Amino acid sequence: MPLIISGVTSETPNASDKFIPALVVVDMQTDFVTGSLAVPDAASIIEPINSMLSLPFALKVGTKDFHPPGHISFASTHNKSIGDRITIYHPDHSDSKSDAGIEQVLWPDHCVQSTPGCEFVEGLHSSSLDAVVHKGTHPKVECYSAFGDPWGVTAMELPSLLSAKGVTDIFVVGLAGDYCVKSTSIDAVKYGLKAGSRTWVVQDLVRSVGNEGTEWDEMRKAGVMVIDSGSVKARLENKLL
Ligand code: VGL
Ligand code: ZN
Repeated sequence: MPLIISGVTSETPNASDKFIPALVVVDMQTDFVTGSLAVPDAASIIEPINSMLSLPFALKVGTKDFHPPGHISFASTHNKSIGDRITIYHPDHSDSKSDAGIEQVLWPDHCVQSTPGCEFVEGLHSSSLDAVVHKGTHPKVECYSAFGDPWGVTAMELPSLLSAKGVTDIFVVGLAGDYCVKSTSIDAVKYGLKAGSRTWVVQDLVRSVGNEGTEWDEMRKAGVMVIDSGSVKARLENKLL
């Protein structure tokens, strides 16, 4: 007799029942919690993210913003003020003749490689992570998404990590909701169109830099599903979403 769970027989799972979840913990670094680019209330999600890290995800990946000194996203690099906007171009193009450019908001120096602000925030159970993906490493390229930069000039290992495990469901938590979490989640949807996976953002385990809150609708419109950590926990413990 097959065991019946909510009308689904555990002996005969079909393709749509396959559930191989991955957790992506975005940029839980000192500078984004207590440092130069502290996101409001970010410390309050450390322990709840640790709880997620104790669940049986098939893959747990942490991302790190990992900038060289003098990174293009730093206001100090351009002798400009924090919050100013500039237009940046593909690193191999130097001007608007060959490239439409994209707008770049300028930040305080943050997450500089080999500085304490770049480390995972104290208290985060980073030893539970299977892999760490570094982004923003090219001096002339901003990279909010852990899937790749806007021009595809820096290779990122997140897609291959997900593919290697056959991940069906990607759960995103961390900082900042209106920048790296948003870009990573939207790119996860694009990845999922090819890989056949779904993307969820865990709303109560995300904090944003700004307070407009428009990131949630932007993510929904792009096909990201918004969920809360209680439902994720229930799903990981074999209850239905
Ligand atoms: C981020 C601003 C600059 C983020 C990274 O992790 O959301 N925000 N660099
Ligand atoms: Zn950054």
